[in-house]
Amino acid sequence: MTKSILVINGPNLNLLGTREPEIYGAETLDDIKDKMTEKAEGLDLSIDFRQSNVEGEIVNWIQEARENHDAIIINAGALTHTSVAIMDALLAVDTPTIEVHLSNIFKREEFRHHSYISGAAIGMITGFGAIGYLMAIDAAKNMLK
Ligand code: CA2
Repeated sequence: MTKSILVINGPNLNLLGTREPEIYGAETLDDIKDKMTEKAEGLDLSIDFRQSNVEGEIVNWIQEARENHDAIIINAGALTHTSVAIMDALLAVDTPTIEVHLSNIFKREEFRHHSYISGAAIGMITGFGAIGYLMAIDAAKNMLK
């Protein structure tokens, strides 16, 4: 049966491709969605791609993933560095999770070096731009075998 991956994008990632291309690249979130959907189809996976600027909405999505999805790929944006609530939700659902960042968070300001997501994730892909989301699909496919 086709396995389903929930892809969660956090605050401000809806702005991708419109500002700060030197940090986050020129591709829009829709471009990333299209590329992920195409890649996933070739691997017999389905993608449920979402973005929210609201922490509580992301927590709700993670809780629902327990019933509806086999894995989570998450770029929590700035909530990566602040959200105990998202970390607790990920730990509670026990759905295998891959953390993605467009930029290399360890090469940036010190406050970005800590991630609350990492303790609840299988691993992190950081610094490869939009390709990192496609790498995460490969990781998920491997994990779900
Ligand atoms: O590198 C990443 O993917 C980040 O998760 C992006 C977050 C940042 O707070 C994290 O430290 C690292 C920021 C997302 C905001 O995205 C924008 C995109 C275009 C223009 C403005 C913001």
